[in-house]
Amino acid sequence: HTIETRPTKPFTDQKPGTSGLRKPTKTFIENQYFENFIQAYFDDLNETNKDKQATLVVGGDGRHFVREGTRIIIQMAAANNVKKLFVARDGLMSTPSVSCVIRKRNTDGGIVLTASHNPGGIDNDFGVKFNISNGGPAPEAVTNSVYDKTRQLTNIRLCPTLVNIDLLTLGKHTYEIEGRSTPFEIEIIDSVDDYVQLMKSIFDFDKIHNLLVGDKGKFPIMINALSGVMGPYVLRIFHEELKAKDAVTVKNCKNLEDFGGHHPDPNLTYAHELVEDMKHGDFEFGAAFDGDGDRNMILGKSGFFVTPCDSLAVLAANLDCIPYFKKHGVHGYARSMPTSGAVDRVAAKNQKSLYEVPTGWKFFGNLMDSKLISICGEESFGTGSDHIREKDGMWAVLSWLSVLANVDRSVEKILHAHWTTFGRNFFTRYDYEEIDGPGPFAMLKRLEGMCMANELLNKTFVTPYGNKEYTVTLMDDFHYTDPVDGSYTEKQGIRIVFTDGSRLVFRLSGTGARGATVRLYADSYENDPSTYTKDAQEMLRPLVSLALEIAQLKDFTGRDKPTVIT
Ligand code: VG1
Ligand code: CO
Repeated sequence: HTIETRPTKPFTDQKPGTSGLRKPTKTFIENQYFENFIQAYFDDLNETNKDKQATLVVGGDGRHFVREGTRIIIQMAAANNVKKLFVARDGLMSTPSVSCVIRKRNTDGGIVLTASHNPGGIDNDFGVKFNISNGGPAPEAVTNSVYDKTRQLTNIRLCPTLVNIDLLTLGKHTYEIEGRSTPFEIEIIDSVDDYVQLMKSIFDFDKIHNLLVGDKGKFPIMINALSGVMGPYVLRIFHEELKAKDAVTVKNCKNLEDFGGHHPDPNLTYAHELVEDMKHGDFEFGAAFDGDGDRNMILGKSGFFVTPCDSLAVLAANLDCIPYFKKHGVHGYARSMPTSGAVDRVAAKNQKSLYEVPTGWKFFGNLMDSKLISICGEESFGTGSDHIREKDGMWAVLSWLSVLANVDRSVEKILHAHWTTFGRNFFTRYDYEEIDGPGPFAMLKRLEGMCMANELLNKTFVTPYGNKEYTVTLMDDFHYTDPVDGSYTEKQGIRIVFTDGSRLVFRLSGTGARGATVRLYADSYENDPSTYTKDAQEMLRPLVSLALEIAQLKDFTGRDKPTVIT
């Protein structure tokens, strides 16, 4: 096969956000936009690797353009000195699986074709994430360097004759490439196999089998894969490995290129179908995943909602139910800054360190590599541990089932017991999605100005709703210095902390593909048991009303209601 050099024009807007580059699918398909980004990645890889030929993993969440994109990457890898590519069968590999395969097969990194929780299809979004050799998302040093190259590229390199590769049949292939001294290798792998093996090394599958269909009677659960990548993993793990078909009802487990119109984001708004299914009270436990399988939503009987912040705290408090942690021990815990402090209380009680990092899984990687933390999570439905370097939806579900098998067969009771021990952190997030125009940026600019001038310090406010008083004890623009490599990240969200420990956070999303999305996070802590059963929305309404007033959100965005509340 010969290598062809094709001219390309540089783009100015290929800067990866919180988690990879996300744009409308059509943007990626047109004008070699996708090829441009991939070429910049290969150039960067070859620059850092010097003369060493790289081995990489490629997979995706099955959305529109994943299979075509996989084929393009094969052609480009051959022409860019890549030694070997592990390619997911049919292009399908969840993000946690990619992380697992990178680690297991010792590759130099991986490429994930996904826009994660964004909707898919020709009229929706596509995306690309790069992972490094520890299995985690590329840190900013890497993505910035790739971004610099995207703005200067003049050519892309590919082997156009490398076509008709059968992505459906497992096996190894080698190809002679003109001008290369070594052949180019491809191995089509079944990522479910590698992943299942890992899960079996972490959890006690017999115990979970026993919970679901054992001597105490059936424990019916419902799993909804929202037509994303998780279908094959769900069927294999619950029906085959756990042999619990009788107790596990599954939905949307067939992967579709447009996710069947689902917005594959597991929250109360977009995974409404699961919420409805649970309301009838026939299932003890329910879970949903996002498009690429790294997020999870956990529900108890009748739709009892476990906030991701509480989910992290409960798992952290019960890690002794999971064989992996018995074997490897538990180092510290970590959460993203906007995530509530529920896990901090578990850390204090268990005398473990607690790290607070900016939003985005890439910030947990160094902490896990250095054995500073074992478990971490984000309020955005992400939970995970150091078994890999991505958040992991299935891992969270199996962790929860392990707790249910060992502690109590009721999700709600587990939560109440947790609150009784630690108190309850009420949390909510309001999203104002896809706002056109400069309003959101101007709103954040103004808040940044208020931080710099320290305008609000010691100021007391009365909330527009509920007449509650709050006094500001800290207002800052969150910044972070990585304790391992010293890298510094700034402007990670405006934080206002009040004297009673309540908190407001404002930031702009870095994962949207159109317009700007404002996120407003609010949390407060209660240790009066009479409040534990209260509705989080009701409890936080005064604080939220104050947030809207301080930020003048309606004036800046034109919105009087959020698109999503979690
Ligand atoms: C969002 C979440 C963040 C998460 C990121 C990627 O980012 O808030 O916690 O790590 O998505 O998740 P942002 O910048 O839009 O707030 V995934 O599952 O989409 O890769
Ligand atoms: Co995701």
